[in-house]
Amino acid sequence: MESNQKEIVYLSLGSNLGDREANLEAVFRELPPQITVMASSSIYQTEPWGFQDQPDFFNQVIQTETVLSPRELLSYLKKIEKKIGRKPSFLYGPRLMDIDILLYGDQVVHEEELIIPHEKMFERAFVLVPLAEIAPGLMHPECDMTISDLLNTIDTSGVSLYGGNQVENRE
Ligand code: PH2
Ligand code: MG
Ligand code: MG
Repeated sequence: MESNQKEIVYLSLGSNLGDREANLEAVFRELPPQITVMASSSIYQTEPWGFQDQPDFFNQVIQTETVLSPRELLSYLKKIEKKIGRKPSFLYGPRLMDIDILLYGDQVVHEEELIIPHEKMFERAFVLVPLAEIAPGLMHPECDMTISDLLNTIDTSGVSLYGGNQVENRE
């Protein structure tokens, strides 16, 4: 249900099929007026996580503002994935577009099909590197650590700025 309360929501975008850059750009065009983009990270080329034998992903994180509830937001995001051309795949398999809710204000949601904060964000450099680019000091609502603290606990060697240098070599 929509409310008057605006929440800051971080979304993770990922694509490893077709024109990966165009697929990311398509998300910005397809977002409904109730989801406003406030900031977006660079695009990163990232080694596949979870299932290795597939093309590299392009990943990006965006900060949005919305009046939509978590459930309603999820249903819009699923529609956008489909509209861009996502077809069913297997767990951690290739996909044209994946849009995941990382953080929704400081709310914690534990439902069967919706877990916020995203339960795997701690272990994923393809999420934490772009998220730390736009929100390094943001606190994770379930643990006493900032995004840059979390980033410091993991290996980022599989993540490169698209068209740029290895993340580790950045100044
Ligand atoms: N998404 C997955 C599985 N593995 N690996 C990378 N590098 N980036 C992704 O977005 C990704 C993945 C399933 O959601
Ligand atoms: Mg995902
Ligand atoms: Mg997903």
